[in-house]
Amino acid sequence: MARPKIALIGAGQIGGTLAHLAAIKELGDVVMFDIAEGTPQGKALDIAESGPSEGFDGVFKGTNDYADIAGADVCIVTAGVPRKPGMSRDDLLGINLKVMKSVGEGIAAHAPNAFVICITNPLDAMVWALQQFSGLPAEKVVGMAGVLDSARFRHFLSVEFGVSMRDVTAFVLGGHGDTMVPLARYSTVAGIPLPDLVEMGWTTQEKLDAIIQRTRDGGAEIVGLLKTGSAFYAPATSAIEMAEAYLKDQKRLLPCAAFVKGAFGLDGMYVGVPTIIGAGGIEKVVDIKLNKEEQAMFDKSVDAVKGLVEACKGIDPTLA
Ligand code: A3D
Repeated sequence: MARPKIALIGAGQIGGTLAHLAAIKELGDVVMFDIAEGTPQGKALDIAESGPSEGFDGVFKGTNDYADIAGADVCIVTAGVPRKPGMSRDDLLGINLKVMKSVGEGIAAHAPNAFVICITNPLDAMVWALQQFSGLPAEKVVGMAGVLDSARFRHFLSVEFGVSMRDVTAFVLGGHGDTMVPLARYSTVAGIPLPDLVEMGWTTQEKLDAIIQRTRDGGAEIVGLLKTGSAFYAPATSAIEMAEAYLKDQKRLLPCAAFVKGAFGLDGMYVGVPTIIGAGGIEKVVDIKLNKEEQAMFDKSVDAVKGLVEACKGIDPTLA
């Protein structure tokens, strides 16, 4: 069977890392598209040249022509600008919305059957706009945020408890911003929920609250350290996890920014929820029960996302 084709739209920090990971995991042939001339070509060639030592096969191509993404099975979108210290993700809205328009049109014209994973910020509004601009079915257009936010939560928890990251599961829902909702009740160490671990004396409520806040601020913490851009290793790994779930029909249950209609009482919007990803794309939105406090946090996050979507409509009237 022919290797799957993975198109990376944006060949910057995350795009380059995505290509390297896809190569090492032998997920398929990779086409890197960017408006910057030379960058995708140089990165693709550099990665191809790591093949003999690493021991992978595949075709790696850099391009400035959308025609080269033709027939892609997966498109991962990082095109746009990242934030700098002092900026919020929402400050990127105007500039990245224009980028989503050209990317959406490029994907619609050349790779209309792809599973599309958006990473560009502000995430929930950009994935919505990308779906609108591309016209692809909503179950084939999804945003990466929950996997990353949950991975950050899992990392901090594993350090706090001194246990393997593999044994820590965590759930972060809602919009990918300051209002995101890390759910302690649905996060566990090998099945033991976090509130039980507090009762067992493994940690204190205060420490847990501090970890939850650090998770919410996880992106800003890295931006503050790097000073010239935002996180790229963990975001790329998270998106590759989602791409692999689709390509291998793994039926993974992952928190993603998906189009939600009906579940969680929502009437049609993109926001972070638990989903099942398989060969059909987003095959299911898993409608979990939230208690009063969790629901209030989720509602606040939903309102923040709705505000960003309205701002997009204000900028581009074709997005009605
Ligand atoms: P960066 O290294 O600047 O790469 C972005 C690339 O996009 C550059 O190579 C640009 O040349 C290219 N580009 C700009 N405009 C276009 C266009 N119209 N068409 C094609 N390519 C274009 O940024 P990055 O890779 O660090 O981050 C990319 C995006 O991901 C930013 O918007 C970040 O804010 C976002 N991001 C999201 C998360 C989430 O968890 C959702 C995490 C980290 C970063």
